[in-house]
Amino acid sequence: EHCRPAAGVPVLTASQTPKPFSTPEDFEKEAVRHIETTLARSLYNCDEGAAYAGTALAFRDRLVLDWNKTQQTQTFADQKRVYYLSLEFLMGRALDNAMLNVEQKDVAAKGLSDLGFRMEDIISQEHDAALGNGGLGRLAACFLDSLASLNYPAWGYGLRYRYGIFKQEIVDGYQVEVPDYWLDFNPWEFQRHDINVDVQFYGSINHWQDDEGKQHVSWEGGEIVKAVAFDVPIPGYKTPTCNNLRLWGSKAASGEFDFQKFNSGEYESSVADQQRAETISAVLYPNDNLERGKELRLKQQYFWCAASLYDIVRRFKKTKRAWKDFPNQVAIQLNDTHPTLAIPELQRILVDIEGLEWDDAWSIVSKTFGYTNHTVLPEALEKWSVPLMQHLLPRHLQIIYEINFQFLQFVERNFPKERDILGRVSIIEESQPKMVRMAYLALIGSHKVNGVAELHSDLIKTTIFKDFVKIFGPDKFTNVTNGITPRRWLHQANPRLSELIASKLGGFGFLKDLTLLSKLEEFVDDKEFRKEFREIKYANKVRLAKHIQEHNEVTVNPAALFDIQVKRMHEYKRQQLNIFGVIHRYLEIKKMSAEDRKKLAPRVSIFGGKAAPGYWMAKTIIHLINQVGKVVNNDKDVGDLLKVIFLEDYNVSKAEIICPASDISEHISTAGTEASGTSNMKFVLNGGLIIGTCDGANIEITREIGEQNIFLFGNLAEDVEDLRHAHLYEKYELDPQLSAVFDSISSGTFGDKESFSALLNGIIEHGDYYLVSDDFASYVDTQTLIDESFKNTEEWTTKMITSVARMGFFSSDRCIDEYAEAIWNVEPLVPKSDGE
Ligand code: CR1
Repeated sequence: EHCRPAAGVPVLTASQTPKPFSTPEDFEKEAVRHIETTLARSLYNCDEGAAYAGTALAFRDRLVLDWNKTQQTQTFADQKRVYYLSLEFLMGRALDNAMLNVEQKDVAAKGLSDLGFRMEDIISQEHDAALGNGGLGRLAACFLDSLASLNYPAWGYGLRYRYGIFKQEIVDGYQVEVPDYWLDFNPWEFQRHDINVDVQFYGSINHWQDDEGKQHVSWEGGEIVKAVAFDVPIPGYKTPTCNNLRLWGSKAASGEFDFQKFNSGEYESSVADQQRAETISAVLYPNDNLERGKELRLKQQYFWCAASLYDIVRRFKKTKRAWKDFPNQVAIQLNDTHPTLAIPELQRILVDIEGLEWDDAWSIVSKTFGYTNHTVLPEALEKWSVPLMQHLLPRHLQIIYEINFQFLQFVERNFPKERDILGRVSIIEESQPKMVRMAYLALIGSHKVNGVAELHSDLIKTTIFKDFVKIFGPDKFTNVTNGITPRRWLHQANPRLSELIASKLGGFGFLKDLTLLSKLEEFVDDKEFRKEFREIKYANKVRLAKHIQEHNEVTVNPAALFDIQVKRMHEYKRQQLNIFGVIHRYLEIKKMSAEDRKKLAPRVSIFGGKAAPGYWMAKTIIHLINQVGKVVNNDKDVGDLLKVIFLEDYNVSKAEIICPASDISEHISTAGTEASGTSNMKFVLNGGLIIGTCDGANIEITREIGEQNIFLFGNLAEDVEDLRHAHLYEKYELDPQLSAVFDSISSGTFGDKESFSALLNGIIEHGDYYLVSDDFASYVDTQTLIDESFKNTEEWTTKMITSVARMGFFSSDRCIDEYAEAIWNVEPLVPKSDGE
């Protein structure tokens, strides 16, 4: 079925639309047309919100043409596609990215300025799409950008939360959560009214035999919820490829409220079903690296997996290929264990609905999936209770038991003498109640398992998945070190640096091949270049200082060393170590003579990050940071020498201002706990140096940029176990400098001492699980080294430039090529114009 326009009706093709607007006037015409007709507003009543909407809609028109073309090309080519299943996509804003991808930001800026607006103000009208918590969700967003920019045929699948991650307000030094309703105006999504999937929950299982004696299983009754598709275009950089991100929203299956109830006067309960259904996609769970086993979360997971697989299978069936071709046409990547139910769901579709034999189906399933592990923290590893799963997904539980049974038989045959291995590797944990270990199910049902940095990928093989390496062999396990998209995190966040680099490298080619940055090293001694590089860093610090002035009402000196730690608040990330270091610095300053103070390098310690609403200790750390800020920032003895800032509501769009403005950023997790980290890469790519532990990707960053360009400190992952043991079972003396810090807190220097007693006791009395005391002296010494190094501007400049030049490896383009080659076996495909 397709529509044939009459001769003479212009039909746009990708090749006919190289640039949306040839002049600023062209752009203005389109923006104004949208403001007047789409928005039905007069130009006399055009505020920044309307100007944003007009601009976004004007660029969206172009995106949509490429998008249609890309989807059409992919359908015709009928080659293997990638499906990236992620419960989180931390996209941030879309307009700036869309304008830069078609190289038309300057044209639009000129047009907007003619209309009386500043580009910056217009861009900041857009609400962040904050459908994620932290690194895992942002990684998914960078991957979508790279997939499109590299022309891979790929779809993202996620949930359309009505409320993204909460907004953080700081009230009297405490975090307060405010709901993030972001959908009041969202020009970037398209509801597909024709794409709905019925998703079943609860019910019971019926076993029956057909006339030929074949056994069948059907899942009957229960409750149906409708999944509605919302599509978001994902443009690539300087390419017509525009991929699709499909987000599912939930609706009551009946679509409307219950008329009979309504007519009989039961107004409230008539809408109850509808509301219950809509609750599934209502809100993002705000935990980072923590799982809490809530029924609604399991419902979200199945709802999204079932709708996505239905969609993927439907698309495959249209090609009329044999089922055994499925893994040659479809690669599904599981972003952590959240989408693991897709494994038993595909098995169910193939066996129960399509009538395949179990073994044939399982061979297809286990060739289709790849699983990425993002953490070894025990509290983050998903387990679902068997009774809950029995209730909600009775057929899936049966299938999981069958997968487990066959797997354990296989293990028993291969390791007949090792009786206790079976209990260790069973998908079902024999606890009270029994639990389904989702990571084991994901691993068993996938053909490849990867970690996200070298150390992390080694660690999973020696800790949580040790037995499985023996069972499946080492080749099932691989590493893909994380990366970031240089489009957003260099070109968009730091346009001046991007320009400067382009001027030296002869163009913006590095944004498509980041390894080209290495050529910058040739300019490391170029005086003019060094000066411009420093000026850009300074200007970015001025921009952040302005933000701090506006939001925190604290004046900071842009010439001071900006020391930044922004990421989710978590004990393992050790913001507490940082703030204890700040207190130590404060106490030292207080003890100093006026003469000595003059020799000090002024510093601004900047923190930002959300704590999960139920994570009490993380909230305590936020409170302490704010209390320290209140005292230090108002202490006349200290002046400019030290300022302590907590930036409210850290998110993607704020990160774009913050990352280019650091001199030092902190990546100081207890060794072996941070799987990779990705903000470390963003800071270095923007000419900031790192103070960090030998953890996650810090290790590979060191290898790439050289150890003279990074400030490493602290104990190694291999020593952590022994140190923890020593805390618990041997006598332990607290580091005297840390003791002094604790004394000042306990004596009430930073307000009510009771507030912080649990934080301190965790370290003094309860085993110091995150080894803050073990790393404190080394941390403080390293900060002193940093002070010295920063005073030597020339030395510091060389470090900055050399580091940027050596960051090529950390592009998410490199990651995606590695996944494509080693895990997905997919090839790029460039959309063609008609007739080609
Ligand atoms: C890790 O903590 C990593 C991201 C992306 C996080 C972080 O170190 O950079 O994943 N893990 O790989 C996570 O959220 C649930 O696990």
